[in-house]
Amino acid sequence: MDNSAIANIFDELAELLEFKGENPFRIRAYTQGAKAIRELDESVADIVADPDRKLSDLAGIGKTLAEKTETLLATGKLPQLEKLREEVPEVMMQMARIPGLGAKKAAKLQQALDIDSLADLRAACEAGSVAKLKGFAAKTEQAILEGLAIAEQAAERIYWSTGNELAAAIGRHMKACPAIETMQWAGSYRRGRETIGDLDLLVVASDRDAAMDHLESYPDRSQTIGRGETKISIRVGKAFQVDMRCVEANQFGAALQYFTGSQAHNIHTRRLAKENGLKINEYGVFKIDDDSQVAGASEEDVYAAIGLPWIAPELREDRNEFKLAQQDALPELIQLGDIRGDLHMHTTATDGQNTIREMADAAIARGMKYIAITDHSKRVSMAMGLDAARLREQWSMIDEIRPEYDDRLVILKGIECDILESGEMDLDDDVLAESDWVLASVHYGQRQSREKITARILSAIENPYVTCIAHPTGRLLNRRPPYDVDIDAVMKAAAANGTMLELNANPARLDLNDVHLAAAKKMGIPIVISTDAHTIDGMDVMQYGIKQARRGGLTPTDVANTGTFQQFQQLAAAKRG
Ligand code: DGT
Ligand code: CA
Ligand code: CA
Ligand code: ZN
Repeated sequence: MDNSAIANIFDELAELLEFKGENPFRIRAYTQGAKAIRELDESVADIVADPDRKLSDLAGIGKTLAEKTETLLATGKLPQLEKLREEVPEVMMQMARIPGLGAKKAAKLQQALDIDSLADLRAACEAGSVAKLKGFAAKTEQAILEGLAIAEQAAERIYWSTGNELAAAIGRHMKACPAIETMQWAGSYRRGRETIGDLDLLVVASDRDAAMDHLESYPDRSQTIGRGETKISIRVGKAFQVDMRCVEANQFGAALQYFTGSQAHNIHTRRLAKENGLKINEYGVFKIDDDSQVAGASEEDVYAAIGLPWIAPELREDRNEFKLAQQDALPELIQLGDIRGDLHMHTTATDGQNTIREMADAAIARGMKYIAITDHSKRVSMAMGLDAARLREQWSMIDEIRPEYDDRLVILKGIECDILESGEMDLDDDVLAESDWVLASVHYGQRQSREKITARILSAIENPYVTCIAHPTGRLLNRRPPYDVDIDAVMKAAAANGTMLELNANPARLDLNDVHLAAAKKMGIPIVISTDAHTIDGMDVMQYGIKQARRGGLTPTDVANTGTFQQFQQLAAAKRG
């Protein structure tokens, strides 16, 4: 059993315990342990086997967790987990994840209506049986139906960040196979889509069977869905599918191009090929009249054969990449190394876990030249949001700290100020005016009407002290739809007022999305890519924001926090007039 398999089990355990209403601290111990094990750079099994070492000496792993890990390694099972799985059927967990349902109602529905699957639940809602139950109204039934659509998707697709971890783990495993000469991920993962349906691996192997055997020996494989001469599909963990195809070296580029997709992009490439008397498929590019191969070994050759420069995978959605390629105007997409500032982060003053100094040091370690400390405002009472007095206290602390960092890092006095349900800002203008950087965000009243939500955000954009709107649509991937906001109106107002818009890099948010980003770029709205870090490690999500930005076609000049501090400051000052 490898680290990720063990980590998955502790995550599942945590989820089940949460469902049962267990003590949150115990649950946290499991999720933290899972993370520690997943991110460990050596095998847990090796540590356990070493008589000179103790698992519980590792950070994040307590005595209980260490014992359970040893049981897992010795027996492959965990009695507590087996028992919980029996008590809480999978469908109940799925139902509890439906927005607006929760654990209690899910249990009630499951028992009253004998529901075995989400399809059963949908049928029951559509037949009106849910609304007839005591404690459930027609409105609840409607909300369940809406939530179901999201939950069904959640059961299938994983976050890009999760796919990235899985791809890395499988990649490490496959590297040990001597039969594999070349290996490359394709599909939506390579295109950097925010969620991934399955992973697609391409290999060139001296011995195909050996390569396929090796994938089947992946420790966390749960099933082989199918295996043929050149293709194999397996399931990893609970349900996730991984496809692997073996191709010849002289076809590798064509196969990579084909299996990277998207399908819409491929259809367009085939049309262009045909117009040039060529045929393009996963084996290569061929002349239609005599079937002779003109390209196939590399992607560059494949695109060149149809008269185009190589197109970055993130752009391959058949949006406008062909037009840009034909005009030789493809954007020089932004890269992680272009980022110089991080302008959204929390500290121990509210719901963050690290101090200002710790965050500043971590930012320097990540190559940042400027940061903004943006804790929550008082409306977010759950996170001990700051009122004016506490905020000013934090600012004098920043004044104190600044000289320690002088030319290494600029620390801005910021705030993530809530836009209240009424449309007012949570802190008075005179307080906002004293700050260097104001993020405005909606955390409450997300279900208000389109008119109300849009008006709230517009008034924040027009506020002279608000420099940026954070996570402008509020969506959480697979979990919560965006609020009903007129995003066009938001963008027009942002452009008119010089208010920046955030691309929140948290892998569950990625808000704005790729399509919005392309629109913002067109309108000249400066985008700020931020981590919204609540811990030091939280700063590492920047890479996911960069992926999303690339999908939106953004270059360094489209992104405000790629500039020097002086350039960035000018942009922020332009807003404040
Ligand atoms: P996913 O897995 O749902 O996140 O999305 P993809 O894009 O990875 O889709 P997948 O895994 O079904 O197939 C990988 C790529 O292979 C896809 O992007 C384009 C190519 N492909 C697969 N089936 C077809 C097809 O029937 N026609 C065309 N033109 N391309 C296909
Ligand atoms: Ca795929
Ligand atoms: Ca696939
Ligand atoms: Zn935040």
